[in-house]
Amino acid sequence: MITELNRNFSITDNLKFITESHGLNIIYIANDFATAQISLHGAQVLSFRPREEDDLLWVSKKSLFEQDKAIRGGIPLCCPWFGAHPSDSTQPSHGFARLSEWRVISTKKMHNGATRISFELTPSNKTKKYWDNNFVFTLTVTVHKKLTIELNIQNCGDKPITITAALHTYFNISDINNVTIYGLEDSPFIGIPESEENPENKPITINQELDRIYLDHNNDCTITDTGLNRTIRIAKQGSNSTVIWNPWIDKAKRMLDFGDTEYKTMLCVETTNADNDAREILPSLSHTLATTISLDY
Ligand code: TA6
Repeated sequence: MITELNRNFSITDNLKFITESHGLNIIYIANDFATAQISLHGAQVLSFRPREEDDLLWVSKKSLFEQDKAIRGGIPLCCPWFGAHPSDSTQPSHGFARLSEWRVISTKKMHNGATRISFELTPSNKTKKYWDNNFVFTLTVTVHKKLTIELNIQNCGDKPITITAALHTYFNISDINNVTIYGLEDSPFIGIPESEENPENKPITINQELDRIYLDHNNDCTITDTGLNRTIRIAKQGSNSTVIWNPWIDKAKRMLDFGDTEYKTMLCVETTNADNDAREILPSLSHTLATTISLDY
């Protein structure tokens, strides 16, 4: 399989496929602006490093790399539902897209030097176990000074479907005590910790487990990290909700694929269609959820 992938889609000095020792196929991208790594399993971006910078993305040192498990880190695709299944508790959390083997459909070196790769996921016996709709999910990743991720969800059936989704990005930070999140000051939220003031009308700092869906939010967020002396900008399209998550101490200890102290060096700022931002997609139409991640200079 890896030989065929490289024959059909590799780009000399720019994009190649490697089967890692854990058995998953990883795409390595390198161009004048950045390097990136993407797992074919889940079509999950695992690394994005602009030249001369530390990785913007975080992956747990205890992550599993198995066909039927989610990789803990990078940008998991949560689709066609975010969080618990709306009606069936036996279904996996965050949908099946991140548990599935996606197909590469195209790779391209762009005129501006960016590298672009597209993947798709279509119904199979495996997906039908989870979701009985006819669909095409397409993911397009563009690597330049910025990283752009576009998830298109197409309804190929004859009845409307309602989805929730997330680009569940794990950011690499120096230490949770060094970061402040801006851009959500005016947005109401649901989740924990609760607050007397909601919206809180102040930037977010974290000193306990935080797991919130911010609603009516469609502008940029930024993460300022005084330890790495950088500001990460998260722009988005097709989303009116944002999730912020850090598991903190106790939840970190309960997760098998998450180191006990790794909560200190990661932070999730997720571009979502969650809660009241669920999207109805009519037959033959589609919805695109997209984010662009970059450094503010
Ligand atoms: O996005 C936040 C969240 O929904 C948290 O509640 C936590 O469960 C996290 O996602 C990770 O979920 P996972 O199923 O990947 O362990």
